[in-house]
Amino acid sequence: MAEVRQHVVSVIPDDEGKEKFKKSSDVAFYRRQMQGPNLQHRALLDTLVLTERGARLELLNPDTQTKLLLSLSPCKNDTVRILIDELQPIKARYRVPDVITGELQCEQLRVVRQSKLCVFLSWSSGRHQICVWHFPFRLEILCEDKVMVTFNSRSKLWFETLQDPPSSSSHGSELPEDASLWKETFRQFVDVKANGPSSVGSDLSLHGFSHVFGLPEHADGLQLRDTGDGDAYRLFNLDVFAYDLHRRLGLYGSVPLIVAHKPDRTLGVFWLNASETFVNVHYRSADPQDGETPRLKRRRREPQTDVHWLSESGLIDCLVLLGPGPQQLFKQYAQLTGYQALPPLFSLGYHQCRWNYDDEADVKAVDAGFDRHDIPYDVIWLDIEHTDGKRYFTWDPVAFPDPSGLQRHLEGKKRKLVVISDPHIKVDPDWSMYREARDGGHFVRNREGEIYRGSCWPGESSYLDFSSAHTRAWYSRCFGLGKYKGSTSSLFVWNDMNEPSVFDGPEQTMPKDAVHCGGWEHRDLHNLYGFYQHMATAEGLVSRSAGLERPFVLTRSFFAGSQRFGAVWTGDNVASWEYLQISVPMLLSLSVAGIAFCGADVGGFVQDPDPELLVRWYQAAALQPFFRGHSAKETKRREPWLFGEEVTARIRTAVQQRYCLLPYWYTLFHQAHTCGLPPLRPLWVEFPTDQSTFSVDNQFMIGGALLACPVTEAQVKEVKVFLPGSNEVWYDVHSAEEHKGGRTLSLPVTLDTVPVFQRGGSVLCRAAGGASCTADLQLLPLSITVAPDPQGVAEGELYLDDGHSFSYRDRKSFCRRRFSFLSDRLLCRAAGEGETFECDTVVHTLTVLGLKRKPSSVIVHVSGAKDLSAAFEFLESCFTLTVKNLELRVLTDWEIEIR
Ligand code: NBV
Repeated sequence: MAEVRQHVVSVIPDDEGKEKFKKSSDVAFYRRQMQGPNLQHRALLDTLVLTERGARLELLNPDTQTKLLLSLSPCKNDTVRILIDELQPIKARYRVPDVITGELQCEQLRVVRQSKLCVFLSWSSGRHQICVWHFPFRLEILCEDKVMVTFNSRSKLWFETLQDPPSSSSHGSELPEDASLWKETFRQFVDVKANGPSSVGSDLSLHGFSHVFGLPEHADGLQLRDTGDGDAYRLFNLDVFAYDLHRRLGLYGSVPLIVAHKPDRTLGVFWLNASETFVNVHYRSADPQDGETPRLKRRRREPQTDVHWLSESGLIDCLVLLGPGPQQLFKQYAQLTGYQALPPLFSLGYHQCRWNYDDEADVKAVDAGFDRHDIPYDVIWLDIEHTDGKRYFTWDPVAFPDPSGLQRHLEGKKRKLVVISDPHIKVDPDWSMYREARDGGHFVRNREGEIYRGSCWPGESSYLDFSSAHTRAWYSRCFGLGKYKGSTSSLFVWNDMNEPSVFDGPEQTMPKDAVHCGGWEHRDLHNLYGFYQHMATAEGLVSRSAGLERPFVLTRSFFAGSQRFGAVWTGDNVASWEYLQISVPMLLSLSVAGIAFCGADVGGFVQDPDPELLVRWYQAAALQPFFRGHSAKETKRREPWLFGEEVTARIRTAVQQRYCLLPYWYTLFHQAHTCGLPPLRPLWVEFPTDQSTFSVDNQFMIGGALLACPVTEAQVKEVKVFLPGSNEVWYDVHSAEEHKGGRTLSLPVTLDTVPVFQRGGSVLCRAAGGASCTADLQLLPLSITVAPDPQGVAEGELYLDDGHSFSYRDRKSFCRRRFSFLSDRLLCRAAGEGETFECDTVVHTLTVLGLKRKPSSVIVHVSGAKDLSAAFEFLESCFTLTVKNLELRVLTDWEIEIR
C-alpha cells in the first residue's frame, strides 16, 4: 500500500513534474524541420507510371539529390492516398499495419493532359482530378476544376533518409558527421537513433476552409486553434495525471485526423503515422492583409487553412477524404479505419467505479446501495488493488477470496464486473504469467537486446509487446475462462497505463529506442501501443466466448481505429467546473475522429467534487456515450447516495432518464456501427450550412433528434441555448414547449433542469418505466414521442437485437423499425428486409408534441384486426397529445390516426 501511495505522490505534478513533458521546442526533429529550409522538391514527371492502383512517380530532393517515390491511389469511396517513401531505402521504413481495415479499393488513373509543368490525372468518377506540378513539387486535388486541397503547397516536404549506424557503415567506427543527430538527450534520458534522423513532414492547404476539428486527444476546445501563437498540437501518447487545460501537449491517445468543414464541403486529412507527430494549424482569412500586392489580393479570394504535419519516423502516408458532406466523410473514415464496435447494451448503462472498491463485502454493499436507492446501474469496477500485488489476472486472496462467487452474485442481478488489466508485468520469476511471457519472447527489449525493464505499480516490470501478433494471441488466451482463474463470462476488462506509462521512463513512457518484434524501434509505433493492447484484450473476450459474445473493453490509450475494439475515456481529470466544461469538446473531438464510445470520469477523478458539481456532472454525462463514475484513491467516497436525499434524487433522475433513452442510444450506436456517424455530434454535423453552429462546443446533438446543453457552471439561474436552423422547431423535452430555431434562448434553470430539446421532424423511442439494469430495461414497453416539423412531418428509427451476442451479425438476428408521421398519422413499418429478430416488446404510449388542434378521436389500425378507437389526453397548454395503454407490438405494422 505504502509503495502505491509513493507512486501516486510521485506522479502528482509539481513544478518539477511539469517539466516531465517536452514542449515542441524540446524535440530535435521538430526543431530541424521548423528551422530548416523549405526544400523545393522536383516531381520527375517523365518517371510517371500508371498502375492498377493509381500512379507512381519520382521526386528529387534538390539538396541531397536523393530520390523519393510518390504513389498516388484514388479509392472508390472518394479518398485519395498520397504515399511517399524513399526510392532506395537501406531498409524498409515502418508502415502502420492493422489500422486500415482490409484492402483499399483503388481505381485506375488516366492522364488527362500533360506538359513540362504538370500532369493532370483523373479517375472514373470523373468529378475529381489530381494535378501534379513539376517545380516546385506540389499536388492539387480538384473537384469540378476547383482546387480543394494542395499537398505541399508551402514546400514543407521533408524526408530524412535512413542511414546505417556508424559501426556497420563504410566509415568503420568513425562518428557520423553530426553525432547529435544520432543521439538526443532530454533530462537524464538518452535516446539513441538506430538509423539516424528519420523524420518526415509535409503541409497541406485546405482552400475555402476556416474551421478544422479533430486531432484528439487534447484538453481543449473542439475547433483547432491557430498554432502561430504557441505550441504545435502534439500527438504522442502520454500518461498526464491531472492534465492542464487548453494545452496542445499530447495526452493518452492520438488520432491523426483533421476534419475541415465549410457550408458546402467536409474534408478529412488522415496522416497515418504512429510515431511522435506534431501538427501546426494556420488559418488565413479571406480578406487580403495590409501590404499585399494587388496580384496576391486577386489570388487570395477565399479563406484557407494550412496544416503542417511532422512525424519522427515512418512514411508519409496521407489520405485525403473528400466528403462532400459530414455523413460521407464519417463513412469514408470508417471504411478506412473500421466502424465503431456495436457495444453490448449493458455497457451503455451506468458504470460505478472507484480506485478502489476494497473487498467483496464493499462491492456487494455498493451494489445493494443502488437497489436501495432505486438508481439503475449495470457494472461495478475493480481497480488495481483487486490483484495480488499488481499481478493482473490474479486476485488479492484476502480482499477477494471468492471472485467467481462475487460475479455470480452480481450476475444474479444481471450485473457485470469490470477489472483492470495493465500492460506491465511484474518481474517475478515465481509467477507463471511472467515466466510464460519471458520464455515466449513476449516482452519489449531494450536497445542492447535484453528484456526491457521499467518501474510501474508492481515495482520493477516488463512490458508486453502487443505489436506482435504472436504476443497478442498469447495475451488473448490469458482471458480464457479456464486460464484466468476466478473469472466468469460476466467479467469484462479495462486497459489502463497503456501509453505505456513507465514511472522511470522519459516523459513517463517507454524509451523510443526500445525494440519491438521485427526489430522496429518503439519510436516507430509508440502511438499504437495502447491500440494493440485494446485489440488483444477485445479478441481475448471474444475467443473466451467461442466467438459468440460481444466484448466490452475500456482503454485509456488509443489510436485511429481503436473504435473497433470498444470504449475510451479521457483519463485523469479533476473535480472542477473547468474539467466538466472541457469534457464536452473533448468527447466531441473524439467522436469526430471515429472514437464514438467515449466518456469522462463523472465527478472528476482527482479531488472531491462538491454536491452541485457532482449533480451537474451526472446530468451532463448521462447524455454522453460512456457513462462511468470514477474517483481516485485519495478522494472521499462518492456513491450517489452519500450527499443527502436531494442530491440522490437528482442523480437518480439523471440516471433513470439515461436508461429510458437507451433504446435511442442503442439505435445510434447501430448507426455508428454501420454508417460511421457518431452518436455524439457537433452541431455543424446536423446543420452543415448554418455557419453559426461551426464554433459551438458547449452544446451537442445526440443523434439527429436531440440537442443538449448541459449546465456546466456553478450556481446559474439561466443558460443561453442556441437552437440552430431558422426553418426548424424545437421542443423542450421536459416542458414540451415549442421554440423556433435560428435563435438563442435564455432558459431559466434550477438544479433539476437539464436543457435538452427534441428537433421538430423526429420520432424518438424511449423505454417506459423503471428498471434496475439494462437487462430489465429490455423487457419494458416503449414510449414514442413524435415531434413534428413545421410541415407536420416526422421520422425516426428503432434498432433492436438481443443486446449481447453476435447473432445480429452472424444470423441477421436484429430488427429495424421505422416510424413515419405524416398528415396526422403515425406509421410503424419495417425499415429493412430479411431481419430475423423476434421479441414481444410493445409500444405502450404515444406522445405527439406541437399538435395545433384538439383531436376528435384517435384510431388504431393493425393489419388483420378491427380498427380501435383509443382513449387520449390533450394538454392544450403545451399542445401535447398522449395516448396510453396502446400495447402494440413493435415488430408488427400498425398505424395510429389522429382525427
Ligand atoms: O489504476 C489506478 C488509476 C485509475 O484509477 C485511473 O482511472 C487511471 O487513469 N490509474 C490511472 C493509475 C494511477 C493514476 C494516479
